[in-house]
Amino acid sequence: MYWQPEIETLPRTEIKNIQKDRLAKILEYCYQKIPFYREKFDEEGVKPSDFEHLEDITKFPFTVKDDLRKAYPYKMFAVPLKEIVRVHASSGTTGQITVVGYTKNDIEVWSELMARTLVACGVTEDDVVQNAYGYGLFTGGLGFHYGAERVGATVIPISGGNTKRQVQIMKDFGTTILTCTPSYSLYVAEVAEEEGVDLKKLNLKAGIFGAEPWSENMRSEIEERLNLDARDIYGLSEVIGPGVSVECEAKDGLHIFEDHFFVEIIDPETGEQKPYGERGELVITTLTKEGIPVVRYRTRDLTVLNPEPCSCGRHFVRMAKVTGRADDMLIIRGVNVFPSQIEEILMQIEGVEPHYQILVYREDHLDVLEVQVEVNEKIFSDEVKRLLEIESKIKQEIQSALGVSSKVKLVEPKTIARSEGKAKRVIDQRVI
Ligand code: DLL
Repeated sequence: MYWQPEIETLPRTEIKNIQKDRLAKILEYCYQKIPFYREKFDEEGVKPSDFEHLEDITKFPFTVKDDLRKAYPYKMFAVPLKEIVRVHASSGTTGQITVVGYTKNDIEVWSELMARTLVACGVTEDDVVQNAYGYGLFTGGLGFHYGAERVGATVIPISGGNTKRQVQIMKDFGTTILTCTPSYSLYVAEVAEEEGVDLKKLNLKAGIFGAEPWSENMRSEIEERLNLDARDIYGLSEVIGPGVSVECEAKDGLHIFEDHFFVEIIDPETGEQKPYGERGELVITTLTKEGIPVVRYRTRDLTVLNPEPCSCGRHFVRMAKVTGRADDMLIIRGVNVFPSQIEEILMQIEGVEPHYQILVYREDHLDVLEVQVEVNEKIFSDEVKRLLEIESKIKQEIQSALGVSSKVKLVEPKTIARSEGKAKRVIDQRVI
């Protein structure tokens, strides 16, 4: 299903023409309106008029999160504050927040993109959308809210948290679409089980989950427990919020809305652009943003692009599920490990629950990777022998897939902290 069929099914040559025109304009706009870009371009000796072909984008410098931090709060805005109708912010890990601003038109475009996203996931005006993304400075809540209203669905603006009430409302209001982080959806499922509510008997049809990485095995677990079609949605506040890309019914990569975002993949070490099909860091240039456009923004998210046509009829390039951020990569005794790789392994083991945490610390100057994961009640009260078997199976799988030894601790059900938004999977206690 499409929201804007004429745009969503454009052939690639036309998408590229649109991108070329819009890139030329946005480079000029940034140069004229934002001192940061003017100085940066001047420093690099590049002018907006040097852009003639899509390939010329590599002549322009990258923008990084730190640039936005330094511009706190409003220095990256391209328009006076009176034209900004909304701000959002993201906290990040360092504590210093970054602020983004939207003009009326930005909110209009964002709502359209979120409508596209929801419709790609099968949402119609007959649906009841329980929006359990956090409302507030985080872009998830309001981003989904405006999109769902635009489609004409019935929105329940419940925000995250108060999980018992989520379950009650899901049952009483006839929720058909659940929107929240994937980790929170499993917490909702768990509370439903505790409350004796059978999710299989409710009206849930689809869930639109994002804002954090989640593996294919996690998807199977969610689909099974919540009895719905689980789709991945990707986005980031610096670029717009949710609504950069989404999975269609083929669930084979997330279509990037390329009429609004120009994407590249680069080698995170060298900054060199990489061809389609090669894994690297996603870099995004906004094509239509007015409040805070970004040029070649380094997302730190790692993915691969696939430009092949999709069975859904869209020609927008597809990005593979984001398996992690360059910043999330753990280096354990010299071996690179992504938390998502551990998740993938854990979710394949019988009796293991989708709640885990990864601890990294030093013992006698050596890195230790400790995986704590819950097992179900049955296994937990089973013989010790069974628990030891599972532990050693997890260790072996981690060793053979990642080439690193680990400590595994099976913990009692419901002991790992549940999250209402983005889950915190890694606790790195190393003092470097
Ligand atoms: O998380 C926007 C969003 C809200 C996306 C709701 C989807 C649904 P930020 O808080 O700025 O914005 O965080 C952005 O979260 O750079 C990724 O590292 C991560 N992320 C977002 N979506 C996904 C996803 C929102 N589907 C950062 N898979 C991004 C993996 C994701 N990581």
